[in-house]
Amino acid sequence: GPTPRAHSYTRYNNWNTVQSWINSIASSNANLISKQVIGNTYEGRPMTILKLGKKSSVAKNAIFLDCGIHAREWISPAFCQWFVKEALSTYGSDAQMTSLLNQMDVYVLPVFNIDGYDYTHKSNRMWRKTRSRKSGSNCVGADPNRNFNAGWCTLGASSNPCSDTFCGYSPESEIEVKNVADFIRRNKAVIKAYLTIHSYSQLLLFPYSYSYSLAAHHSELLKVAEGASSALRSLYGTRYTSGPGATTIYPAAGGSDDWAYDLGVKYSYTFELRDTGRYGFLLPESQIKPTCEETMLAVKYIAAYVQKN
Ligand code: ING
Ligand code: ZN
Repeated sequence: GPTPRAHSYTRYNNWNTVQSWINSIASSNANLISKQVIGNTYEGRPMTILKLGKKSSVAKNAIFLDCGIHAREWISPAFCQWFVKEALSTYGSDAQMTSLLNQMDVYVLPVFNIDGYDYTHKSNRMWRKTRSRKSGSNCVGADPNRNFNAGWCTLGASSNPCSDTFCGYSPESEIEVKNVADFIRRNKAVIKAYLTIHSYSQLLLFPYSYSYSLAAHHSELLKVAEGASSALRSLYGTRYTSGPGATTIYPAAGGSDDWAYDLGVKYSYTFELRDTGRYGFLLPESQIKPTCEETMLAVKYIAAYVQKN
């Protein structure tokens, strides 16, 4: 095929560029990265997970990190790429990253909703959903963050296929959601944290969003979120609000963090990155670097906590 555009950590790379970046970064860092295809998207693109961590003879616990559940939230895939770069370039010099990758693995899914992401680059910048089709409706796609099996379609989701928050025809009807849920179920013995990156609003959310009930581990989840938010704020003063999804952003069922939490992954968080609405989804490329740098501090804070608990 055609040569992809050059990859840059401070630009919004399109899918072809991200895909060749995935292949080249994995092959040039075989000591710390292995690749795993967890299935294909609706349109047939391979969903590749990068497993970061020092190879070990003993079983390692892990953190799962995904980006790009929603197509238009371009800062999110930019963060996963940044995270991989930082992990590789600071392993061996940064004590925390070195210890993290020696003891644990980090599974990174750089773009969850690849078909949607590609569509935002080619046709409609504000697309949110997947690109699946079903006979009986002319409307395309479901909201992957309403399609997980967690109070599915009971609250803050729509059963109308034309809605931007369409929950899908059944839980995990979206193949991308099924692929990720299958992977997490298969690895649930080792996955201790689930982190998912969205934008925008500057929030650090945790369960529940499908219910107003407090999670069994509410105080600990809040304490860790507040520590992570302070770490984030220490760099550029960016203010985050922490709390359960239902009362901090809005009630919404079928989200990935609630599903992972109910599966048994205690440290389950949704990040809503910059900004608070001035640019919204159209965050300028000049903000990729500061946003990713400050978010690294929050992710590393949570990772360090998970590692010692
Ligand atoms: N926000 C999330 C959304 O899917 C969310 C908020 C988090 C809902 C967790 C449910 C569970 O609407 C964005 N910006 O997508
Ligand atoms: Zn989102």
